[in-house]
Amino acid sequence: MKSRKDDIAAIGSQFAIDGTFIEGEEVQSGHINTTYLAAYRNEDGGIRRYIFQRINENVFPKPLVVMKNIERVTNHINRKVFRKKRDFGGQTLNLYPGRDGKNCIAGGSGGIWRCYNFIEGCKTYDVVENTRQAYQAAKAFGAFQDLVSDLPIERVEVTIPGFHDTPERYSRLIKAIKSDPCDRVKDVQQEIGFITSRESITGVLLDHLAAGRLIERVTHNDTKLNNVMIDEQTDEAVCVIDLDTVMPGLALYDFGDLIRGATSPVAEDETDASKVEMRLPMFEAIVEGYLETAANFLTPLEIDLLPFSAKLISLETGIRFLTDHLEGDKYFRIHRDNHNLDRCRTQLALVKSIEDQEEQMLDFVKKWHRA
Ligand code: ADP
Ligand code: GN1
Ligand code: MG
Repeated sequence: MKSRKDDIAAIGSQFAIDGTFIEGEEVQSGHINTTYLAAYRNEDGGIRRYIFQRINENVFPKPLVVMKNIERVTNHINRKVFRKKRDFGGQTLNLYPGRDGKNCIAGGSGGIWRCYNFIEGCKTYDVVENTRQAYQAAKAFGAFQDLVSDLPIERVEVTIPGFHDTPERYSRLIKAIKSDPCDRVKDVQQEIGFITSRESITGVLLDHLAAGRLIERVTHNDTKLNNVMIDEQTDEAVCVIDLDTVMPGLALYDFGDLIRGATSPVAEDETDASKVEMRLPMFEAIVEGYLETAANFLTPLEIDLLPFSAKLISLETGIRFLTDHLEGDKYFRIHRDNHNLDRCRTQLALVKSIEDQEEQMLDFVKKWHRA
């Protein structure tokens, strides 16, 4: 019988990488793609590691368009980093082509796979451990937005239409509540009540966009903490990863997602939502890190809306988890019963915690920006 290791070696043999395959394992973090880490021994005895990823076609129905975007974005960033010698500690994300020269390969058992260099000496965190990590992650995502700010927006295609269209996410939840395909609505009345009483905020950012008060930029769109590689020794953010959702979007959703993912003391899937809290010191560290790299391109309105954006995307993510729970867990990978419901509950607890502290958050942003 073929083992997982054989499968990983077979995938690796289709990429233009040198050396002899020694080992491979699955990386568990991330809700979307299948990710393998593979190690190769080179002729000189040195070890090189790579990441092989199968793009989730349920989430990204056009994987080749995702790859085109990633190729453009990584080329753009790597060219600039090289020119300016301005890097995040020396490592950037590079695609390794297939042996046929294409930027991805077709896996034996189906699916589209890509290969990246493994970012060495780093790890990702699901829960932030200290304000330095929060600051560093925010600085890296701000720098990422800055690096792609001169990439013409039409060079990056929309891979998931309406990805951060919160009103549309809300409508889909309402549809799932009405159809209730898994008979789960009866158990989530409290969550539904919490969300529906906040419907009026779902359209705030898109209304500003429609009125021309906000503009779309090339954004990352998935700036959660475990999408940035952090140096194990120094806690420095070395490299932003997970570029699948890089597309036109609002910078505010990226900032808000940082707060969502890097301020709570417990994981996104904590079963006791009373432990969730938006911790102000983490918020402040994220504002400082983000504005250090992003303040030069953000407008005053964007800066004013930073705290609001954290509340909005936490609500949006709660809506998405609840919708998936009601629809039968078809989108986010789950590892236990009610996993998406637990995730939804932490998001809603975060919304509440942000609401309780929104004024202090805004005061801090204004003070920091004036300074
Ligand atoms: P998903 O969309 O499933 O979240 P990611 O691209 O975020 O996929 O990858 C999942 C995990 O794999 C990341 O959280 C990280 O731990 C690891 N990973 C991905 N790319 C790299 C890389 N180039 N170097 C090191 N680890 C990586
Ligand atoms: C997914 O791919 P991953 O695990 O980094 C999702 C994000 C959600 C996040 C919630 C393409 O991120 O939008 O905010 O889960 N990515 C996609 O943890 O839907
Ligand atoms: Mg990820």
